[in-house]
Amino acid sequence: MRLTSVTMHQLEMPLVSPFTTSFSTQTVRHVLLLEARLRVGVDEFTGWGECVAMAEPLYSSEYLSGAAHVLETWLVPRLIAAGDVSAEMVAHLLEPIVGHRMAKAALEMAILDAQLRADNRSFASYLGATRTHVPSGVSVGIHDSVPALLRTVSGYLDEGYARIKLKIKPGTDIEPVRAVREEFGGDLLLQVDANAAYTLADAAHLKRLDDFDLLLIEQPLGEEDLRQHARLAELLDTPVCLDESIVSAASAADAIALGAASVINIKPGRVGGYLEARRIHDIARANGIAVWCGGMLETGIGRAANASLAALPGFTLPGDISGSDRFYAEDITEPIVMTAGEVAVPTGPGFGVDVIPERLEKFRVGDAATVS
Ligand code: SMG
Ligand code: MG
Repeated sequence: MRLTSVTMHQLEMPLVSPFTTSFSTQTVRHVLLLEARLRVGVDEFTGWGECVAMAEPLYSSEYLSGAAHVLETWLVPRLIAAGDVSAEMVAHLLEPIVGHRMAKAALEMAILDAQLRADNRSFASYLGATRTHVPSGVSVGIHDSVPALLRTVSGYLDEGYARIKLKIKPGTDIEPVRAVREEFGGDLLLQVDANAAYTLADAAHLKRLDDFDLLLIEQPLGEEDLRQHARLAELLDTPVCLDESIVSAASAADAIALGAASVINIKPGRVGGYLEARRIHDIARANGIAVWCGGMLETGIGRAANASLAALPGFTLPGDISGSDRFYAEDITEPIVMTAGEVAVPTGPGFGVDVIPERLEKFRVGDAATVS
């Protein structure tokens, strides 16, 4: 198999409502899609990948235009020059380029989709997924008032979501969590995500969250604070889950060994791709560490692929795999649908969803760029 070209498409997709985290408010998602063409014998197959980097380097050091630049200048040319390529070889071939995991993940993803389509095989079957449906959780942004938050959560629960994750930040944490727990009762699966907004000096404050029987607290401290997370985990009863800190299987192994995480949020884009994501799943499972699949406001492409990954047996907690309509009035593929708290694992070849050309044009910004 040879990679013959990669076309980069930049889109702007409006969100149905603003999404506020401890680091920003988003009203639109800036999307970079990769369309890879793979020659297999005399045939050519197309696959799609999605880059999860955000427009600004606030969640991670990577950001979208930087990812587009490194893909165009360094990553895609290297794979085209490599000759024989498969998805399983991508990480190794790109290893000399330091970092840029979100960019690398998008490229591996596009090649994987094309390769699976050539094999007429679904991603779930390739992974060895063991479920046909996965539980669907929803991530709820920071709201200006507690009544507004309660209305939003109530709406998601009426829709059937299986678990609620509240974004928190210093000053907007204990009271909203208390209000949601009191309003919706002890059976609600509830967790919080701080996106690195606290320091270890806030340990006594964060300890107050122990009253609310949370599934976990996600990434309370900074990306590089593994040792401090381990110390915090000793102080809290609430399980500590890492997101931003887990950038590879090696960092997952370190976090587990240090006691920095008893739960891991796996985001394929953040860790360099779906194959590294599966390695993290395997390491966590062997160590008795629960994992769940995170989200980066993916379009139907990434959302479908995440649903397949989350169907592996170690994904024992509901993921941030909501229906497309949680973020988008119109997706660029057929919508991913949440029904009765679950999302169906796609069964078609590749990631099992198709890009709708008119939608691509509707949301496109700038010109497509092809590297061949
Ligand atoms: O895709 O449902 C989704 C978003 C889930 O909260 C979510 N993602 O830190 O886990 C996280 C955030 C990262 C993106 S925030 C803009
Ligand atoms: Mg998170």
